[in-house]
Amino acid sequence: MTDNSAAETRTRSRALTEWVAESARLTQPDRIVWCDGSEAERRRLTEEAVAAGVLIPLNQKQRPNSYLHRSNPSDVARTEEVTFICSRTREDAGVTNHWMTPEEAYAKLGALLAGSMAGRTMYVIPYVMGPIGSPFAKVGVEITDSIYVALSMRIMTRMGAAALEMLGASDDFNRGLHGTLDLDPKKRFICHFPQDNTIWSVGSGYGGNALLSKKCFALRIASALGRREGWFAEHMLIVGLQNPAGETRYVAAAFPSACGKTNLAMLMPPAAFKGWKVFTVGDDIAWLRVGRDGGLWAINPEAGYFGVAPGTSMKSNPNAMRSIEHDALFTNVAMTADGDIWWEGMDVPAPDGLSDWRGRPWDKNSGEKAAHPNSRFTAPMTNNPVLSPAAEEPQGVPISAIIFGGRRATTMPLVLESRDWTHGVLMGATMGSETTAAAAGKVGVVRRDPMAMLPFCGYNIGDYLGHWLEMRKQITKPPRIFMVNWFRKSDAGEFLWPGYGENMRVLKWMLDRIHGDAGAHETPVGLVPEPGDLDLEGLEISPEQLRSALAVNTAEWKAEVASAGEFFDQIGPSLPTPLREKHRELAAALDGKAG
Ligand code: SAT
Ligand code: MN
Repeated sequence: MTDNSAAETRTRSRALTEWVAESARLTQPDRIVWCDGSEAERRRLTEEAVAAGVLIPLNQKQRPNSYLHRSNPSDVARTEEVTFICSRTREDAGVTNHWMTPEEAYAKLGALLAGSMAGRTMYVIPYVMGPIGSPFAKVGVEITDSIYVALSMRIMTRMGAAALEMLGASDDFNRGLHGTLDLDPKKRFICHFPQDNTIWSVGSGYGGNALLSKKCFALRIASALGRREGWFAEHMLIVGLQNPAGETRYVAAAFPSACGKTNLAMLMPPAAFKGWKVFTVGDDIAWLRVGRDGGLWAINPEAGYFGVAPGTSMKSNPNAMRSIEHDALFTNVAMTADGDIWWEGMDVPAPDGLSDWRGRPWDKNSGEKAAHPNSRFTAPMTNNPVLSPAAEEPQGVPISAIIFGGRRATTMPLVLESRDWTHGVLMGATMGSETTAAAAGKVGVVRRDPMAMLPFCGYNIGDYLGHWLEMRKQITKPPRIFMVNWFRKSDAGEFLWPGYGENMRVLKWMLDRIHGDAGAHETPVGLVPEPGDLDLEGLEISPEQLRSALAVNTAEWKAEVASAGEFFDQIGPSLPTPLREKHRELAAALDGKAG
């Protein structure tokens, strides 16, 4: 076994050196490479990945430094069925998580990992989540035998020497051990040990399963740390909205995977919104803390975007298209004959000679998609033309509003404002969304997805909702909470709201509710704008269509509240009483009884 111990000796953390040695004893790699995050290293690893067929160079004139990765066809999305929270007790994991005892998980995955890196290289990837020097920031180290993971982590996190520097001699870092194995789905397990700040993941090379910084650390483990330490780790984008007077307000928004977080985070305001600018702080994850002013402050712990490719176009998200012009990795998209990328919804007709996501010649008439529906781009946030100057702000940005949203064909109006914090938490707790291709399984079924954290909460969901209520005591200047739905359809199955850049109109209404004087009317389920309360300048939408988008239909809501009640019953005794009570009040209000 060889290693580049020059980098190793740069760490003063004995705990890290020992953990790497222990992992190597278990997995038996031929080589150990400590990643330093340098440009020279990126070039060297990229050459190796190309030589091994892991990366395919794209047309370097059209897309400099960009590559395509084709994953194993059985490994294209997160696998929630084999994702476990291995807390000491089943109650600590709660009803919405799969649970395994820590002993069983370490033994089972340990047996699979034993000797699994023989003949392979083990990469040791130190990384920081959060701006360097930020009091929010945390160190993680991922050990992996996947060169694709190593190169992706360099884009998605602040990786390498800076992380070792931040760690110093400390033993306080997230330990992520990832073994690719032979990608047999029967040997796929993603296990989290919140009490040990540890993640073991085997048998998958796919993003959310294998880039352990992302869902595994920054959401599942971090949510558990946040509960202990008094902060939030949330599945939220963070976006800054600058008005023509030059004032910037920030909102954080939680949506399930593949519901347009990246698009909202990079939104282009409509032409009629002269002088407005939108800036991206983050597109997927927010860490939020109470500031000295009693408000909530947020950072984006990541340094890159892992966005859904299909549907991304110059029309839907020009800033994302510009973010992937160079230095980008693509996973499971289609490739053109001249070595560029293509996917459904790119708004460019499919050229002849396309290879599909598996690398086979694509037949337009086959009825099959050329790009996998969950194909992805990975790009550094510094590529984003509208990256917020505050993205590196150590203290984060102050949050004016929290938005919850799902993908709902019915029931949920375009926007709803909560009456108070507990009502807002109830909205988040009971939100539902139709499932998407981001996770393996059936697509298009409505499931309850509290705060879009159903697959990402690292502890008991009832306790998580309790933490949301508990934190209110510290937050003396709470952000206002809203619910949105861009995806409501007419009886004929057409979207009622145009979405994308036009969503700016809804965001502006929210800011005017908080900082200005926009109107709203009371409904049993919250406050809703009248069509005239929205700034509709330059938008062609019929009054009936807008009314349908904003409608609160009592019969639909009775069914909604009943379904949310069933979900609350499943959560059981850990569900906080104030949410139960608010839910009952809501049901009574819909029945026309005083709440
Ligand atoms: O694959 S990821 O989990 O990183 C993306 C997502 O599902 O949100
Ligand atoms: Mn996500």
